[in-house]
Amino acid sequence: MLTLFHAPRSRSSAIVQLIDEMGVHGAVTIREVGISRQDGSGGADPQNPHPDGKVPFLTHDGVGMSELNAIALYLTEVFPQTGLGYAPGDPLRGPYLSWLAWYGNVLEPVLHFHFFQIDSPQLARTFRDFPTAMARIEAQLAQTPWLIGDRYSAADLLVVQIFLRFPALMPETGPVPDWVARCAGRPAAKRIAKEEAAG
Ligand SMILES: N[C@@H](CCC(=O)N[C@@H](CS)C(=O)NCC(=O)O)C(=O)O
Repeated sequence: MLTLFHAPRSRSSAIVQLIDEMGVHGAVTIREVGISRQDGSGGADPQNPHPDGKVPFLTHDGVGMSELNAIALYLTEVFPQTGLGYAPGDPLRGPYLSWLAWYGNVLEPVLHFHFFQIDSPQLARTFRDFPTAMARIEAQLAQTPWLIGDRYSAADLLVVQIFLRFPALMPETGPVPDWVARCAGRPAAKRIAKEEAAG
């Protein structure tokens, strides 16, 4: 049995969208929990098994896992027939794993340094910086309609979240605005946005 611990208007919304994209609602129970919000509201929920009180958190037959990109990878492997991932043996699996890992290892940190205006040469040497991360996305989208080849995958779903959460960060020109519009225009993305806007 699969259970997703989810808080609306948070990173776990991307996993709810992934479940919708894959059409596997019946196979994953979604349990809403509270979390501490950036504005100081809310708080850790004793019903949430995440060790840090965060979301998303997924349990599979009682075994838990955290981290957005790991959960996305896991679900695309549990449901390979849904075509949102790339299976072992597929040459595009390498770029798929790279984009998922890069999202967590590089994009999230540089986004936060940029957003909170943390200007450190040491951090920039380690992670590079936000313009460099943007350039990587733009360079890929100049070559392919989606981050990996010619089909939408969980990598697009995850990486696009930064522009959906922080629209001001989206470049005005180049291939990114069109890609963001195509990602946001997917029926599952529209359903989540509508549900969350309705509260
Ligand atoms: N690295 C984690 C980050 C998860 C995270 O920070 N989630 C936020 C929601 S967007 C949260 O649960 N915050 C509550 C808290 O910090 O206590 C992941 O990728 O899943």
